[in-house]
Amino acid sequence: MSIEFQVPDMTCGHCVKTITGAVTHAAPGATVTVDLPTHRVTVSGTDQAEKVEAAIRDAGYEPARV
Ligand SMILES: [Cu+2]
Repeated sequence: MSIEFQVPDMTCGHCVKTITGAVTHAAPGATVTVDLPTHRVTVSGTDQAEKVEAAIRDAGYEPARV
């Protein structure tokens, strides 16, 4: 099972790195896949959707669950 977010303000490689780091910190063992052109973040290997969403928000982005 995976959790997907739309993160419109994720715009470059730095954002990807920041978000990936924040998510893996919040949910150790999770796998984060980012598609930058569509601003889509897919997280698998965890069921902690709220924690992951909060981590992305705390990193300074506006995630929307999809
Ligand atoms: Cu960026």
